Order: sequence, then structure tokens, then C-alpha cells
Amino acid sequence: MLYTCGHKIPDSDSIIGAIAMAYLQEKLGKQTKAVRQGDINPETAYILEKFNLETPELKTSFAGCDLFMVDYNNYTEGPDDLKEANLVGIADHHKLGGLVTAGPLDVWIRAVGCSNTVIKEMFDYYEIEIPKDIAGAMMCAILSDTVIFKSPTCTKVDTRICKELADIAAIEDFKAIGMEMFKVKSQVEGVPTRELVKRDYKNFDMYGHKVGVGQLEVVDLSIFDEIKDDLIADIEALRVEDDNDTVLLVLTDIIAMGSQILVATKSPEVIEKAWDVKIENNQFWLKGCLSRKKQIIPFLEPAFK
Ligand SMILES: [Mn+2]
Repeated sequence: MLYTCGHKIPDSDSIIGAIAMAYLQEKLGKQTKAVRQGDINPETAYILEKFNLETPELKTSFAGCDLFMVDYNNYTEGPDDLKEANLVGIADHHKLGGLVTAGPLDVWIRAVGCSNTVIKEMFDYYEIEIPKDIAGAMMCAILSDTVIFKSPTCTKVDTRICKELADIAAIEDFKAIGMEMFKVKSQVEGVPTRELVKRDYKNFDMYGHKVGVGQLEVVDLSIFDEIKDDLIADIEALRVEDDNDTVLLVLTDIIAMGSQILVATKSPEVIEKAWDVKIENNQFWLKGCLSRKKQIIPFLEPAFK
């Protein structure tokens, strides 16, 4: 059995990518199953329901299993026993994360906005047709990862492939579906603070410093006005619990095109140096910042050197 699986704390790209990859690998003659390493977020639940797709089963141990990784390529975001799995392939769009493998594998990594863009190119390469529902979900994953094409990670290839997927799914107004998705993402009322912090959260090792960065993308930042103090208190608690140097929560306004960064840190001078900013009340504004991958990590990591 070949398992297809995305990263820990899965986002839509990870879940839909695993589903699409499982379908492709099955067509290529391998007995395959899509699985996930963690809970489904509300946006992904919306996409799965919209396109009548089953939620992949939870699976956290892969020792001795064949695994096709989707949307990550490092040990931090993989299952704890990743080193004991047999890596069959990677479809991804992140920086290389130091994997070592026992044998050769099928690597599809490109500097595009979404893993599902890469997976669509795999379907084309193998000349396999994508079913309508899977195409619709893949389209949503691209709209999510590229923030409806606004993110600096978005390339012409993502835009073209998203439109091709919309055609296959017979969806005309795909941008409206994108906005609908971000409205689902923007529902924070009544959600426990820690759940919000961890909804899209990644751990990093930056030159020996443990750093956690969460991100919430919404259509209007004012929804955080009443809970911002709680969020700041919670990332500080999380920083202490995980023995991190720094925990950031990136609150991204996809309409205003910028992010309010909430900060819990032992090293404020590193953060201030990273973006040449002043932290006030444990926060600062980064104009134009939409992408953790391109506008947060590449600035923060070297500042820790
Ligand atoms: Mn992705």
C-alpha cells in the first residue's frame, strides 16, 4: 500500500494534494490511500463538502510504509518516524528541508504557489484525466495557497492551471468561490484562542533557535479587535510551553494587503532587525505582507544567524 500524505497541521493544499495524488498513483497502477497527519481546518472541511470528497483517514505512523509526501519536504513537518518510512516521492513547492533517503525517489518540486499546481502538471505529464470533483478541490487549494492570486508566491503557472482546473470542474466564477473560502476562514467567533493560533502553524529551527509561526488570513482584521490581547497572551504561553525563542502570529488582511504580526519573543532585537520595525504592544504592521513562505521566513531566519 502506498500512502499519500501532507504535512502536520494540514492545510487545504496538504489534504486535497494527498487526495489528488492518491487518485493519480492509483491510475498509475499502485494501490494507494490518501491519509492525513492531523485535524481538518474549517476551510478544508468546506472544500471537501463542496466537492463531495471523503476526509482522508488519520495516520501518524509510517515506519515500514511506502509514502508519497505532499506539500512539505522536511523532518519537522513529517511524521515522527519519517526516517523509517520508504519515501517513494515528493510533490511540493517549499524550500528544501534536509531530507536524506535510502533510495532514489520521484521528486516534483517547483517554485510555484501551490503543491496542487505541481500535481496538476503530474496529471498532464502522465496523461491522466482529473475527475470533476477532484479538479474543483484542487482549484480551491490553489486559490487558498495563492490568496486568490494575490500572494507574491503566485506564478503565471498557478493562474493558468487554476483556470484549467475550473474548466474541468465546470466552474465559471472561481474567484467568488475563493472569496467564499476566505469568509469561512474569517469565522473566528467562539473559537478557542489556542485553536486559532494553531490553525495554520509551523515550527522552524533557525540556526539553533526554535521558532513557531502561525498565520490567519481573513477578509477584515477588525474581527480580531476584541481577542487580540488573548491571542498575544496565548502565543506567549505557547512560547514558554514549547521552549521556543519566538512565536509569531501573522494576522493577514487579504483585502488591505498586509499583516499585523503579533509577537512573543526572547529576542525582540532580532525581530526588529529582520524587518527594520519597532515592536509596540507586542505587535507591528507589515505592509504588503501576505506570505509566510516568502515574506516572513526568509527575513526572520537570517536575522537569527
Ligand atoms: Mn502549499
